[in-house]
Amino acid sequence: MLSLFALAALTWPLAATAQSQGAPPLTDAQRERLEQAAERFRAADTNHDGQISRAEANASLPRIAKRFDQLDANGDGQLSAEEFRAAMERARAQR
Ligand SMILES: [Ca+2]
Ligand SMILES: [Ca+2]
Repeated sequence: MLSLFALAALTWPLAATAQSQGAPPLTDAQRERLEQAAERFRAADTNHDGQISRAEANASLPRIAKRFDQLDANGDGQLSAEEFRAAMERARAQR
């Protein structure tokens, strides 16, 4: 029950943010990528506080951990869902 709630709590802000930036409506593929990002975020957030700490990134997201300071846009030592989504999009753009 916690995991369902956490997924809903994460997926919603991810999708809402994408749409609030003047982007066209999400395609199925985009929605799927957002859901995959939310899934990875949730899997990495082992203490379920809705943020990825540096230790959590070290444990399961080595590529994120390597650039943690860059990705932590507000410098609070935690990656929020929004910061994580931005990281995912940047990684995709670099490919
Ligand atoms: Ca956490
Ligand atoms: Ca942060």
